[in-house]
Parts: sequence; structure tokens; C-alpha cells
Amino acid sequence: MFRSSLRVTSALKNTKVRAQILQKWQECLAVTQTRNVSEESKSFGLNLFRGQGQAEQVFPFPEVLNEEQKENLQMFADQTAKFFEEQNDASKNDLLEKVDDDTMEGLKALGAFGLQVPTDLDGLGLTNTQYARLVEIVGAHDLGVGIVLGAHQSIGFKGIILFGTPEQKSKYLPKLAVGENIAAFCLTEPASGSDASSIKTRAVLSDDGKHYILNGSKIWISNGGLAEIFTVFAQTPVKDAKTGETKDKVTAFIVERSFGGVTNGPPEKKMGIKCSNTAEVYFEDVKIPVENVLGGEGGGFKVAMNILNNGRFGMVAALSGTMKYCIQKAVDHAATRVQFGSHIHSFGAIQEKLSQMAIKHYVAESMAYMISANMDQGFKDFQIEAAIGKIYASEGAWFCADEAIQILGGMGFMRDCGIERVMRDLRIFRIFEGTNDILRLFIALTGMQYAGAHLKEVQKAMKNPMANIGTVASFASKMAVRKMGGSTGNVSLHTHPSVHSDLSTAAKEASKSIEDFGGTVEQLLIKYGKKIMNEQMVLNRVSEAAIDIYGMVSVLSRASRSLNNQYSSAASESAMCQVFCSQAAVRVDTNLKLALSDKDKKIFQQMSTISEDVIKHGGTVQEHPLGF
Ligand code: MYA
Repeated sequence: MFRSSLRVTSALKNTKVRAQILQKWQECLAVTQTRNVSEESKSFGLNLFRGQGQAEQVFPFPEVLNEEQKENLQMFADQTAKFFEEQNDASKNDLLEKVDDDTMEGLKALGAFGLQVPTDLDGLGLTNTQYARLVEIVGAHDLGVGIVLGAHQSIGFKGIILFGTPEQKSKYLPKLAVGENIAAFCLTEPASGSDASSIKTRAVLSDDGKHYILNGSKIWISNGGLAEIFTVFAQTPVKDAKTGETKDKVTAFIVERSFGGVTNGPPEKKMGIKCSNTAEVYFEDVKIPVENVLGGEGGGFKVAMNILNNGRFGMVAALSGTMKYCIQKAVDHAATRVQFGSHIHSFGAIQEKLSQMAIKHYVAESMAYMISANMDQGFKDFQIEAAIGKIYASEGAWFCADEAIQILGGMGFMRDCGIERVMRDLRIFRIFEGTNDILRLFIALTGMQYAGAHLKEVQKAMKNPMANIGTVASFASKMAVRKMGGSTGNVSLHTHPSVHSDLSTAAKEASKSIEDFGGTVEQLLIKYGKKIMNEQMVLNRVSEAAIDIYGMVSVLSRASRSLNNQYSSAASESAMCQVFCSQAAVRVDTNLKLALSDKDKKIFQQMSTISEDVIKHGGTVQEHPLGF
């Protein structure tokens, strides 16, 4: 290893090679500098992009509730489950396309509209972990109701909790907490979906400087027809303090329907989550007092992103509840249905399905409570993990619903079975709160920015390698070992004191995946420079690998805790962890190879061409096999 390190160090002294590498790095750093992440972070997700297994957020599995909090939570959870089992009727809500009035009143009485509002402002004051447990129960029973509650508090008034002044909080939160006022989050517009910063809705300061005048319209607003309080994002002209130039920047506002000029369209007809209200919302010369700016003039884009980052864990928890429901339905059937003289659960084909459903649920549940705990612990960087969780849980829940229907066969296809509604409800979760496609790019690009910042240090050192021989040699040796397909041994989760020895093979697989991942990211940055931003098919493979690796560490951590504490389910958890890690390691390896290889680059290019052809022809290109 030492010899190869010397070889590369001397290669780096070669000015031509150095100049080429420097130029590539300069390009990639120019890109990565446009995104904002903290310099040194404790986030596992971010550090993964540097090939590091940062353990602080993930090992041991975080436990954040004290005994009193656990007791309170158990009580709320029992009440919530009882309410959903005895009073809420998900099928009725679905048919009515509205949450039944009694259910709405019951939810208000439960305190479900103010779960995280501080108790002195009439809410339940729950932590993120406590909130996760309750929305998990909601997600297991009625995703439509979940959206009414989530659009209200997970995004509708979350901005007031995160960024509100004390006056804004005391003015708005008490009525929102008890459900007297309903809230909605207004970002999306007809021409602005994933490209959130391109919104057209505008707010201009009045001549007397006391109000903003808001004009524009928003679409697909959950609770749009019910809400009294809206968090609205609009362009406002903002003067740059340094240059004196005035430019449009997004600003967030708290808007009351009672200000006048706020109207909404009829409820949208949707595929699923039908009982939640979705409507267009129009703003016509709405006078917003200046004190209703949220998070500062021009700071609205960050407000929007932070609200979404902070809300996503709730979706992960809710969907983990949905997965549990689907598994339950499949198990009830597989345990009793007899075909070919045997219970169908004894057939390998069904066992494979049930085990994959159980594993995906175990991963999603572990992610949900890892992220909520990290948030409760006060860690600031969890945006990559929250995006990973949202993708994993929404796709995992879809898988579980689909496989549950498959196991139930014809019965699963019938409305009375209940999964048909769940499947319709689930479809939107891969689309809203950031489509899974945009979140995959977000994960890869945010991580690469962080990795790029690290490369910048090496870049600096390489300008004068003799004076920085330590940094350059260690980097060079790492690169040389990776080039030869070896492991630098920098990541060794299997030796971490929290990882149980039964899981050491799984931990080794995770460690290797982390190292390979870091090496691939480095090579991609060097290979593509700033052009990596446009390589979406490559970025998707990187993201896919990151999702699998975060899944691996989440279950390694949780299963280790169960083994260390000798929980009764420890053996099952250990098996789920081992199977997941072994399957995930293979996928990671494949995805990383796909991201780097020139052969696959050619396939990506061919896929682009095929897509362009289809677009050019306005549909499929080839002649019909019958020739007419
Ligand atoms: S609500 C609508 C959802 N809409 C979206 O999610 C929009 C998706 N688009 C985006 O997120 C952004 O536009 C993307 C960036 C990511 C594409 N965290 O140049 P940039 C910073 C922190 O990359 P863009 C709904 O669906 C960035 O670092 N910061 O930006 C209803 C940079 O900073 P600086 C971030 O290319 C659902 C700056 O911003 C983030 O324009 C109802 C510009 O960056 C981030 N994430 O776009 C659900 N991203 O300038 C109900 C960017 O300093 C809830 N930045 O370098 C259900 C709850 C579940 C159930 C609960 C039951 C109770």
C-alpha cells in the first residue's frame, strides 16, 4: 500500500497530470459551490459522499424519549388507535370525498390538529418522535385523513413554528392547534411544480410601506377549500444591500382568508386521498400586513425548503403504518387460505413476498424513527436522510400494497377488501412533497457538494504538494488503493461497539458499500466536473446506492440494539437485517458500476436518443408488426 502511495505521489508531481486534475476539480467545485450545506456535518447521509461512515447520528440506535414521554405517548397512541378503529370510517370518507363531520370533531377533541404546537399555545407539544408514532397510526388507518392533518400541521403552519416571531406564534397557533382554523401550504402553481423557485405569484409593498399586495394563484392545494390560514410563497422585489440592484426573490407570508381577496376553486376529483380537500386558491389584491412576512423578506425559498425538509419524516412514519396494515391483510389471508392442499404461506413464492414486505417495512420504520430521533437530538443536517426516507417509504408502501393484493388474489382486487383504496391513496405519495425523481437528484447533488468541499481542501494542498505531503499522500494512497479495487479500511462498522457481532458480515458489507460509494463519488466529480449536474441518469444510480446504504445502517443499528438487549424479536430482526444488507450490497455494487462505466454511459446516451425519438414522433416510433 505504501509503495502504491509513493507511486501516485510522484505522479502528482508531474505538472501536466496535476494541471489536468486541478482543472477538473476547479470545474466540479464551481458547480458544487452553488449549493448550500454546512462545512462539517454530523449527518451520515452527507458524510457518505466522502466515503465516511459517520456514526454519531446512527450508532447506537438513538433513544430520545424519557419514561414520562413514553407513558404519555402510549396513552395518546391508544386513544388514537381506538378512535380510528371505532369512529373513523375510511371507506365512508372515501365515498363521501370528505372527512365525515363527526370524525373532524373527534379529531379536534383528540388534539390531533395541534400535535406539535407548544402546550402553552394550546397544542399537545409533542416531540418529533412522539408525532411520528401518532401519524404512523393515522397512516395505518386512513391516509386521506392523514393528509388533512398533515397538510395542516406538517406543512400548513409548520413555517410559523419554525420561523414565526413570538407575536405570530401567539396570534395564530392557538386557534390552529385546536382545529378552529385550518391551515394550508401554498407553493405550487400552474407553471411551477418541481421548479419551486420559478413561481409567478407576486407581492408588492404598498406606497405607505404597511402592506404587501398579493396577486396570483396556486394549484393542488391540500386543504385549499377549508383553510383560513395560508402559508403563501410569492415573488417580491428585493434590493441587494451590496449592489443596490433590485431583483425578485421569494418571500413567505402568513395570509388570512379574512384579509379579503382570497378565494378557492371546487374540490379536485382525484384518484385517491379523496376525503382530503384539494383546490386551487386565488389571491386578488390581498392586503397582507408587513408583520406577516415569515422568515424575512427574500428568505421564502429557504423557508419553503426547510418546511418540507422538516415535514418529510412524518410521511415516512405514516407510510410505515400503511405498510404494516398491508402486511397484516396479506398475513391474515396467507395464514388461512388453502390451495393445493396446503396453506399458501407454506409456499416459497408467497414466503418470498411476505419476507420482502416485512423487510421493507422494517427498513422504513427504522429510518422513520432514526430521523425523528436525530431531529429531536437537535442535529441540523437531516435533509438527505429525510429525502431518502420519503422515497424509500413511499416506494416500499406501494410495493407492500401491490404484493398484498397479489397474495390476496381476486379478493385483493375487490373494493370490500380495503387495499384497493390504500393503493389509490398511495399513488400520490411518490409525487407530492417533492417528487421522488427530484428528491433523488437533490440527494445526489447535495451530497456531491459536500464531497466537493472536501476535495477543495485537497486541491489547495495539491497546489504545493511538497509542503502538504501528508494530505496529498493520504489522498493519493486512497485513490491508488481504490483504483486497484481494494479497501482503504477507513470504514469498519463491524468494529463499532454498538454493532452486534452476529451482524458483523452485514456490517462489513455496509462498510464496503460506504467506501465504494465515496470512491465512486470522487471519481465522478473528477470525470465529469461541473457537467455532473446534467448527468441525471448517473445521479439516479448514485442516489439509489445512497438510499440502500442508509437502509443498511438503519437496520444494522436497530437490529444490533435488539440483539444487545435480547429483545424477543431479536432473531427475526437479525435475519431481516442480514437479508437486507446482503441484497442491498449487491444493488449498491451494481449501481455504482453503472454510474461509472463507459459502457453504461453509452446505454444512457441511447436511452436519451430513444426518448428524443419518441418525443419527435409524438409517440411510439416503430411500424406496427402487422405493417398497417
Ligand atoms: S407541497 C409542494 C411540494 N413541492 C416541492 O417539494 C418542490 C420541489 N422542489 C424543490 O424542492 C426545489 O425546487 C429543488 C431545488 C430541490 C428542486 N433544503 O439552486 P437550488 C437551497 C435546504 O438547488 P433549485 C406538496 O406537495 C440550496 O442549497 N436548502 O434550487 C403538498 C441553495 O442555497 P444557497 C435547500 O434548483 C403535499 C438554494 O436553496 C434545499 O431552484 C401535501 C437554491 O438551490 C433543501 N431541500 O431547486 C402533503 N433545496 O443559495 C401533506 C435547495 O444558499 C403532508 N436548497 O446555495 C403529509 C404528511 C404525512 C402524513 C402526516 C399525517 C398526520
